[in-house]
Amino acid sequence: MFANKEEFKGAFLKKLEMMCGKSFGESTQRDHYFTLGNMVREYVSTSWINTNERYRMAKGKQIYYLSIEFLLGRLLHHNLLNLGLEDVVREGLEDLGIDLNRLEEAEPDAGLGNGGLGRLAACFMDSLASLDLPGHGCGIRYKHGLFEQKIVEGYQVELPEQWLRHGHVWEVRRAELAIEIPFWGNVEVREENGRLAFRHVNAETITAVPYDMPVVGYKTDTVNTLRLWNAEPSPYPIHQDILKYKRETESVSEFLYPDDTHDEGKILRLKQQYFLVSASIRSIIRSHRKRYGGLHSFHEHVGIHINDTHPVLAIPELMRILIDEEGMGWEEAWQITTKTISYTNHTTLSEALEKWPVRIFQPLLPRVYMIVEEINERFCQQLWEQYPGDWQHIEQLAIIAHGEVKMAHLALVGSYSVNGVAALHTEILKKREMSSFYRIYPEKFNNKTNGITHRRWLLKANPLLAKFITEGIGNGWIREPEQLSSLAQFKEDSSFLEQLSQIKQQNKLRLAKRIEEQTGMMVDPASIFDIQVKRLHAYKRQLLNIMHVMYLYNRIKEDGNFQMNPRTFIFGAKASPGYYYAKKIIKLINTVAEKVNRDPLANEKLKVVFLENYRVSLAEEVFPAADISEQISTASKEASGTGNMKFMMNGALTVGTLDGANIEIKEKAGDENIFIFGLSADQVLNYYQNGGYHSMEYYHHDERIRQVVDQLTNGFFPDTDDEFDPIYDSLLTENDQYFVLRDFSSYVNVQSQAGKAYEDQGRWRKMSLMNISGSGYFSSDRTINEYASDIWRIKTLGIK
Ligand code: 26V
Repeated sequence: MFANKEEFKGAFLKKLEMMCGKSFGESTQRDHYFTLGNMVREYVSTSWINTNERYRMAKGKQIYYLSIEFLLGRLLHHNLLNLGLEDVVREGLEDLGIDLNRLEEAEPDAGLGNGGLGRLAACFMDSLASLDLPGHGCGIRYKHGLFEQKIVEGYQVELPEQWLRHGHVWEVRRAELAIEIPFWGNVEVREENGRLAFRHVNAETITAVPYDMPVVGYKTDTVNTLRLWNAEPSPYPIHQDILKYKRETESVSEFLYPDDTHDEGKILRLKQQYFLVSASIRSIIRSHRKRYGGLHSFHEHVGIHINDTHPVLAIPELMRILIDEEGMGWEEAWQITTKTISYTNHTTLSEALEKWPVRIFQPLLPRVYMIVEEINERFCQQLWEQYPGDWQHIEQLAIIAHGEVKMAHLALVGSYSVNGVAALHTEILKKREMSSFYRIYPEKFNNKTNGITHRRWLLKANPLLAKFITEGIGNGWIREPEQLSSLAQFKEDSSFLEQLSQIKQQNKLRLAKRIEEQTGMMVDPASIFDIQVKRLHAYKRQLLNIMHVMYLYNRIKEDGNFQMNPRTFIFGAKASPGYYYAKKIIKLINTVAEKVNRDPLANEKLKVVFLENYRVSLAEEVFPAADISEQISTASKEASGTGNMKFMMNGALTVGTLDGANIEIKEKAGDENIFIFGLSADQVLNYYQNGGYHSMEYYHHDERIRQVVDQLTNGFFPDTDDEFDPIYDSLLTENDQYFVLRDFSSYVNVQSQAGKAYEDQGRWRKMSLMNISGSGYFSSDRTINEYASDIWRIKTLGIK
């Protein structure tokens, strides 16, 4: 784009005047961001158009990744890096007295997701484009991303997030491609040319307007598309009350995960799901028709991947179009649909498995419901032949039962591939959670262990480490992250290890500054940074972590000889707004923080920090600064985890259970370079099946546990009254569903081993190096290559 920084400077100043109508002297940081962002997007346009053209000509298969979440974070730096423009831009701006790092902070995070599932979708977009694979994203353009979290007196307070307030430089509105999506109404059946024809009439329509974002690959010409749909009032409303209609329409793309504890919220969520699916499929089919005419070979040119069950209506929607609009028979339509759709499962937690009441589903989507009924009937018929007379079994597997539609069952029946996201998770799906379906469709099941884009999570987030690695082993690892393994050659090189440790120190200093800025608190970068950042959920056991902190505090207070390496425990987590228990844990963490940090006897050894508003941009400063990565879910519960991989790649050591991808992390890092504790998944699942766990016994027999648990309710924390009763009850009255007390002692032991290991800095640095060196496997490039070859069967298109 620019031969040199001088050219860039000239172009930047000219653009600034044009876009902002201001002189450079008057311009603000946001103006600079806005100007640069627009320059970059325009620069990308040519490659974007060319990529689309190339795909059109090549006529190969393309993939559409449907996801209710895309947790993108900021895009400016990432795009500059991928385009190879970072240096020239940084230097040019420097001449103008602008610091690129500060300028980047003017960009709001695109936070259209709440955790791992959404961030995975974003990492996949980056890998698809960087590997020159024809894969695009389809999602919803929520006006408000995940809420902004404030902590007020220790409690989480949620504020609406406003990422679109100043416009978004990366999107292009494509009003001419808008699509009408029908809801409600009824289905008319008529006979036409000897077959039944179905028409959805009296529907209330919502207009879906696409906003396209370019997805720029790393140093390649490939620019894929992320299409986000915006809900707008239709030009043909049938409604009397126009204002109400407008409000209701816009609410469809207003918030991510509206509260669904009442029917109104449930309707809205189902509306969102159909809105995403229907708009995406109609637009995919529109371009397919343009290119190929009919839809008989649809599955040869299109793959539709559904990220968890939220977009599972893709199955009946595709059936509907093939049958009602294309005039296909059921059998052919079913063949095409089940050769098009593939599905990833991301959780086995029963409360997260989606079920929709028929009384909501049927009136909202009358024609789609008819098709789901037909799919169910045919499936039950097949079951009847396979298991004659076994009503109970058939009822368990049915898609519709007891007045509910089970979305996971629909996905299992209507897709050709079902994958879990880590080896253990896939085994649990096959052997336990979905074993009956595995027996029917063994060929559908496969594993695709998650990954993360090393370009964002190492190259961008940790420039010091990235540069150091390149100096050591060359830059081949950026294209082939498995080359990181050659770092192992330095494991006995004390000068190399010393430099590695200095980089960690600098990253800790950067985080310490951020903590001071956010909380006013000073933390010591020489202490161990022990970090747990992830959604707040009981199964992730932030409670176990904070109880360990309470235990250490008790030791310090009671035993003058107690020795420990100073540690800073850092937490970052958002709790789902309706999740009462999770919010109690946040309050507990902040209450412990308050007590510990204020106690002069303790706070030399112990600090507790709760980082407000954990999000992608903050995460980028967190991972590089960690010494210890907390991955302590109850075994069997965490499908994979991806934060665990980000920590590892940045040289943190994992303290973790044998859960999700931790097991594979242990394999890649080596048993001696990880701290494993706690029950195994089999042990946990056996307890659930056969009983035998009594948390009260652990309370009575372990004095350390008793003291900490009692402190929740005995006035140890001043002015908390019965604040923590629900936590106390969960541990004792409700028999500790997540085995916190069961794993407590083993956790304390392994934490103390980690502390001792840290004292031997030579050993620690080597362990850290071996983690980085083993982390290449966890690049999402590896994951996406596996999806591309085993599931989607796609290749790069049109590149010579
Ligand atoms: C979501 C929610 C939201 C409301 C409260 C209850 C609840 C329980 C579970 C979930 C999980 C939804 C699916 C999900 O995000 N799974 C995550 O997917 C990641 C990417 O595959 C994976 O690394 C995580 O282990 C998995 O939890």
